Amino acid sequence: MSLPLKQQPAWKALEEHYQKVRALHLRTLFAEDPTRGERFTLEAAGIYFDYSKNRLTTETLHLLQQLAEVVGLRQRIDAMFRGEKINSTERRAVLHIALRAPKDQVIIVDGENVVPEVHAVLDKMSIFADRVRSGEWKGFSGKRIRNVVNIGIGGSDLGPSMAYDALKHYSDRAITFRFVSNVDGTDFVEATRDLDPEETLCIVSSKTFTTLETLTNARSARDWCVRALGSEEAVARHFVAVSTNEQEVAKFGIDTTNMFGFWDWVGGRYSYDSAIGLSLMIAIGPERFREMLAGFHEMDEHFRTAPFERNLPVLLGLIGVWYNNFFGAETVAILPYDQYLERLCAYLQQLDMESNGKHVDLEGRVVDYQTGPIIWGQPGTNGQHAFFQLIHQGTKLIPSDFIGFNKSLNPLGRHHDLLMASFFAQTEALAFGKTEEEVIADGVADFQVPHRTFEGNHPTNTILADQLTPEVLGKLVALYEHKVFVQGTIWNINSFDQWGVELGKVLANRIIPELESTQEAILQHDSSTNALIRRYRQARRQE
Ligand code: G6Q
Repeated sequence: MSLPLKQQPAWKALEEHYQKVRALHLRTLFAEDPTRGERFTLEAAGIYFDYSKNRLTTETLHLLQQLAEVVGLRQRIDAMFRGEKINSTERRAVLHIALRAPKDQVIIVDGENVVPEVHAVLDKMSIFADRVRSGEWKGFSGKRIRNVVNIGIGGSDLGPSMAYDALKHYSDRAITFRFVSNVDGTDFVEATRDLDPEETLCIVSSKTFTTLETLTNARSARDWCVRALGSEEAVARHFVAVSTNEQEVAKFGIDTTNMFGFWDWVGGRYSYDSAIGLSLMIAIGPERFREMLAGFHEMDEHFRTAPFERNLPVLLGLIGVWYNNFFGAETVAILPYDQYLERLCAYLQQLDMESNGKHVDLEGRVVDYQTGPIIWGQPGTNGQHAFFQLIHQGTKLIPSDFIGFNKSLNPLGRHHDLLMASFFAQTEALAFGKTEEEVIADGVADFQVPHRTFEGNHPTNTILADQLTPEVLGKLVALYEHKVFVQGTIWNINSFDQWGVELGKVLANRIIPELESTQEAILQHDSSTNALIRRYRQARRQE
């Protein structure tokens, strides 16, 4: 980018335009244009996107698209899809889009087409998944596998566990799936309490295979397995690995023929459609997994080719920038009206906040504008009975994404109509509120009137799909991946590194020996940390 972001004429135009639009009420915008609810919508890749209940006009969208043009969004999209090393701080390509590329596509990294490798791993995963699902793959004592435990953390946990929950409807119910991530022993103990090690397969998922939490859990799992089965040889039948680090996998004692690889151009939080999704593939089967990949790919192609004004991830991203940088909104609520998407918000928290939680731009300069928002949320209707009050009547502006489906996977009496009635009613109420006159007309007592008046003008996006299928999940995740990319590009930051996470990985290592040492260690932290560590050691000695 030639000029710093805030000096771009397109940015300045948006600042000026904001002054004109900020006080506009959605009630007025809808009254002035009866077709707004149809005009400000877009259908792409089978997803219906209604962005009419946002505090913006045609001009706002035009100016935002202009901003996208001048910051070089088109060129940056092309660079990503071409496999250029756009993750500049780690000098890596960013190619999660290659994980779902069809066999005949060619994507070159360092002179080599990576698509055949992707498909080779997918084929290997498919064979393995089928063997486990059919009962052909047996445990050490000859019993079939009835439990699968994925051991990983962060990007090696959130994706597969979110997607497993999301697609549970399609999963093989004869196999129990558990996800262990936290180094807190409780996670492993509770996850395996009712499992028989003879019937359990552990998938150790770690890109680096050096992550403290994952290796600690994997070692405990190995002890648990060997103790029950009485032989180190059992490990080969009960452990497989997903990693890029063959050496460490072998060192751990897992046969590398039972290792499923991926590549440094797949970021952790962008990896669940790689071999990191092995547990999911065992759950839903290779065919459904490939349907999910096809969904991802369809959204990728839409993102790559659609003009900005008809481009779903671009619009979602730009609308987010509008609130984040001009209205000063700090958070975004993700509100899926589907119980299967219970973990979606946790997943998107990592995707968005780890990607765009950056304070320096690509040139290393501290930015003078806001970057990534805080992402939070819960499925509806539960959230309505908890935190929606603050969105409706609090003092903060919280743009929200409502995600819903026309058809339920569990049609049960009136349930789905009731769910969707709330879905539609909430965005309506958030946008239009309830005026003082309306409250008075309802016969509300005077003293209650201000309390029962709803200002409205709270912006929402509605994302509506037909039904939650593997394909639709792929499209939704790709939509948010690319939304994050669009925003990262506008803010001129690297959405693909995570030095903060790396810091966490080294910090604890300094304190571990101080906690475990039997000698009185000389502590050289600040006085607070020293006192806390001493207190902890003392308590442990008394156990
Ligand atoms: C994701 C992050 C981080 C990572 C975990 C696990 O983008 O880099 O969440 O996924 O720290 O790392 P490993 O897969 O290497 O164990």
